[in-house]
Amino acid sequence: MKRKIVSVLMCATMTAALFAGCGGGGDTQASGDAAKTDDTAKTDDAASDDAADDAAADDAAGDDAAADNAGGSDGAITIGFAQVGHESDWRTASTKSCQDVFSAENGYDLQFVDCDNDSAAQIEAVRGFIQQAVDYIIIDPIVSTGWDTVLTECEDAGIPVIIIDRTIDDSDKYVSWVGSNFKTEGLAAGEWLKAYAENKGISEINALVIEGSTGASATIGRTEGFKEIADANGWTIVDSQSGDFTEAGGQEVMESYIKSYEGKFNVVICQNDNEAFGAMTAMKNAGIEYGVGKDVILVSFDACTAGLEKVMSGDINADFECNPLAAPDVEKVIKQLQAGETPEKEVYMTEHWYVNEDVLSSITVNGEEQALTVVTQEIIDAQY
Ligand code: GZL
Repeated sequence: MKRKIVSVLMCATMTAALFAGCGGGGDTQASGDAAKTDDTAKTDDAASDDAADDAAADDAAGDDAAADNAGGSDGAITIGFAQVGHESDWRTASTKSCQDVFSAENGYDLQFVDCDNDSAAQIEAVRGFIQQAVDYIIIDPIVSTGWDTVLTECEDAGIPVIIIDRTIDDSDKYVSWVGSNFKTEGLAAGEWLKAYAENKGISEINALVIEGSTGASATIGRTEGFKEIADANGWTIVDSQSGDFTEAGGQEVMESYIKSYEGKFNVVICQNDNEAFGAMTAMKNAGIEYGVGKDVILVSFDACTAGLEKVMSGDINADFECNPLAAPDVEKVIKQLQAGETPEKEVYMTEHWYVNEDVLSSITVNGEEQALTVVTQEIIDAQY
């Protein structure tokens, strides 16, 4: 197919340029973290010659057959994956899940771009995948808006897009979204705190919130859910600032909170485990005791392995899981598309609410009874 030959040649050039300056790398990104790419595709001249030969062979077999034969020059299904970044343990697990499933051994050619929390770079990474004429594009959107233009470009290029984890709120030009209900996570944290405070005879809640990255749907949902319960129960949210889902961010915000509010709070809500680790360091350095049976109740989200270790030790009172292992469900969507079937628009991940103490058996979230799971070593050993 002529389009394929031109695309492949353009792609080889564009890919080299793209990976040189995209995703938080190059001279546009202050962070200094170069884009981390795991380019398993052949993008050198030899590869484009091979692809040209294959495409010519395809032409001989007729465009229709070639059009149906999704796949790179070696028959692999080519996937472009624009990942948020590398900010947390959760993110590392999410990336590994995709790299494990979409491997060469499994018949895939994964073009991975770490966009280093840079929304502009993420849009350019998607445009690079269009230039490469990949078969599918996976996006974990850093922020939930600003997507319709580039998703329209994907649609015009005939490349199906699958969204994982965070949501896109200003366009529906994608096949499926695989992820979690972040507002439910926030509601669950609020409902647990309400039941836990009642069980412990704590009548007043003065909470500090360390939010995730600004504009991320995970941040928006968790903030909204917890605030709904706080408002319904007359709690005070003393302050709520972004720690950007990082350990350094969590420590920095907590240090600032301690300066402003020491002695005026009894709950700290961290919107991911890495922020909680940073908040712990800040409180420990200030001599503030946190965790089970201490002055400050510490709540977290994600429930990564290191987070669950802190729950079992009693440093974190409760940890609300956000499952990062979306790739198997994404592969199911791709296989349905390959078979000409129509996947579900939304696929929700299974998640658990982890606690240290066995003082509450369940909580009611959105009117539904949901179990609480006391963390054990066996659970930790099996976690992501
Ligand atoms: C949530 C995910 C968030 C995690 C953080 O689905 O997008 O981003 O909670 C990660 O750990 O940085």
